Amino acid sequence: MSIRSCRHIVVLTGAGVSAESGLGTFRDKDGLWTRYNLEDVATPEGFRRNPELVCEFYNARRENLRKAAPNAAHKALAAFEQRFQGRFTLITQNVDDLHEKGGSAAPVHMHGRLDELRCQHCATVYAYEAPIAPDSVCPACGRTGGQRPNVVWFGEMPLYMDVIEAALADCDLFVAIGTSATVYPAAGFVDRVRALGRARCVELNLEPTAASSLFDETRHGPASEVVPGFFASLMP
Ligand code: BV8
Repeated sequence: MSIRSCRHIVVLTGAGVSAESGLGTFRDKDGLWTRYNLEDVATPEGFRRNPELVCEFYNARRENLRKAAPNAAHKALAAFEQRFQGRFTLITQNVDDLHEKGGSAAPVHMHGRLDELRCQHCATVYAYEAPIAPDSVCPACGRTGGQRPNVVWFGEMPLYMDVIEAALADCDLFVAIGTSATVYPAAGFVDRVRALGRARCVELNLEPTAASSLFDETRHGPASEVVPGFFASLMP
């Protein structure tokens, strides 16, 4: 496929794009969900039951993120986006800021961001550096308690779905990178694109996934290798 035939490229990334930056994935052999019970730390019910545990879970990941740097995959995506003349929509399931640190202009964080909190009283979203605690105080309304990570938990509606739906309907190239295609609605995006019948679908992942057969092309290997290689192959 040549770049000349692309008007709008949509990229969806998952935890695999950040794996080589030292951030754990979720479902690989020592992934996060093998060490924590998803229901306890990534659901509203879990937060209500035990806010201390949820704060501990996210503080550990926020600390980990501070030491992480973008890898060649993040940088290759940003470099391509800067050179590409058409529309480029980067949707990420990741809550880290490595796409931004790698130079991407405006990633669509459909599952929120680790470096922000949201007040459950007034819904204000704000950047927050210190460790999260159940008695943190909202800078907007001054109320305490209910300051939660600005992260979409299971059972909650992902963010920016209108922007995402429009991009999926408009794109002529859809590239899924480093995702196990396990979590919905993101796992269903390739179906949405195929149903519209116009875009070429490409999967770049360490290994085959349950969704691999839905893609026109799959390239397997570490993101730091397959991502730069694929986007270089698009350039004339
Ligand atoms: C919702 C934030 C409804 C938290 C996360 C059907 C339709 C809709 C919903 C559902 C459905 N079926 C089930 C559901 C419910 C649920 C769901 O999907 N459950 C799953 C477990 C079956 N979905 C939801 O609850 C979603 N909400 O549907 O709301 C609604 C409707 C109306 C009104 C209100 C509500 C919300 C889901 C969001 C949950 N939050 N994250 C946090 O991060 O702490 S999900 C979590 O999983 C992360 O965001 C993560 O990104 C995401 C997906 O995982 P992956 O990124 O794919 O990571 P994974 O480890 O699985 O895979 C890594 C891949 O990388 C692997 O393939 C591996 O091979 C590869 N890899 C590893 N190393 C490398 C590599 N690749 C390249 N290079 C490497 N070096």
